[in-house]
Amino acid sequence: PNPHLEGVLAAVAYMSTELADKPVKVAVAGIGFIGQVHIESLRRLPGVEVVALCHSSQGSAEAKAKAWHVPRAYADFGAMLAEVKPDCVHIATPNSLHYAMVKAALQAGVHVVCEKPLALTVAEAQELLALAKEKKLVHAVHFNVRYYPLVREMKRLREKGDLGRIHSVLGTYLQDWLFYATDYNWRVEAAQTGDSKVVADIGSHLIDLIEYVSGLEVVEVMADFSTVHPVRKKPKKAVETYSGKLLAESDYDDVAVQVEDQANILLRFGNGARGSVSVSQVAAGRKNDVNVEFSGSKSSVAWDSTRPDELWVGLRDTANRVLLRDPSLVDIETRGIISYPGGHNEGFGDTSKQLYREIYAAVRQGAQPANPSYPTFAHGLRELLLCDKIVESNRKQAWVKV
Ligand code: SOE
Repeated sequence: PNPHLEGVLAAVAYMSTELADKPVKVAVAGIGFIGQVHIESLRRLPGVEVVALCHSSQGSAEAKAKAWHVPRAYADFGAMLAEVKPDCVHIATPNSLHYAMVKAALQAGVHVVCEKPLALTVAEAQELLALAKEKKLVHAVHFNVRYYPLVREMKRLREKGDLGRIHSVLGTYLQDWLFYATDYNWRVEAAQTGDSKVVADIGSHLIDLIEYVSGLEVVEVMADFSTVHPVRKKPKKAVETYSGKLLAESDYDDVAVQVEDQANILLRFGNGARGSVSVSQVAAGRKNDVNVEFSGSKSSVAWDSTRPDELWVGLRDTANRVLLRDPSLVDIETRGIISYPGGHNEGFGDTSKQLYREIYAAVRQGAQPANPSYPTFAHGLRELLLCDKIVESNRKQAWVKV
């Protein structure tokens, strides 16, 4: 049995057979950088309509709704749920708002797709997972990096035994949009972001990816954080993710920063394998770069998100090779998340579309399947637990068991 393959095939069937059905109504909360990615990707699914959005004030919500041609705009999330009665809601607001919004949506009987991190604490995430299960609603977390086809292919190569026994994992996730002290965003404020910034924001993608591809569980962590800008310049007006770096040197307040700009983490896995990951939002020139390498007893694989259609396969006794993303060259499961023939590039914007295809196959069925192929609140909870242990390890400067 291959639960992923079942999910993928269900998504493909949904794309080809459900077009005539009543459209699925979706609402999106939080229309910053990533909320806009959600809207664009949803609009690439046949039979799915974005019928309402929610943003921080009525004025900003209406401006976003006008710009995005979304019929209804709200500042009050509860009112949106009650009046619009969406089938599914996507939550892309700052981290500190996720818990209350997810809870309200589940209590209203609405399926939920939430951004990572699912909540601010492990206890909150446990409660949300339990509630989603009790209500039998579809629950998913936007770990979209899993949906690059060659990431799926690495997982399939591992599952088919082509890598052998994995003994080492390396990973980096580097960005530079918070490089200067004048680069500002709600993510640098602990009250909005939680106890961790870079680990929760992008480390969560990387570690989710590592466990997903390797099939291994992290059992122990040793972390070392640093805050490169302990004082940042906060613009007097609000700025969205990524847009702060376009501001002029003008009206700023100095604010003290508690959360980390970069982190180095050693990992130990259940099978004895070792790993090392580095994450940073102050790495000049690295806009949004994920790199992973898995070394096994038969071969190695390495993938770089800036060249997403190429997978490096390392071999000891024959020439290394580069696998190109083409439906004819990959495993049948990987084929399910490729839309275009090789040479017709697919990238960041396609990952959410492929993820939503699998999620909306479940939304159409009206309940979470027994073995969802997509990342669920259980994975959101797992990343919060790991993040907690990583924060604890940095604080103690010691190995911490998960
Ligand atoms: C900001 O670092 C951010 O938008 C992340 O929150 C997303 O998860 C990532 O996809 C791009 O960068």
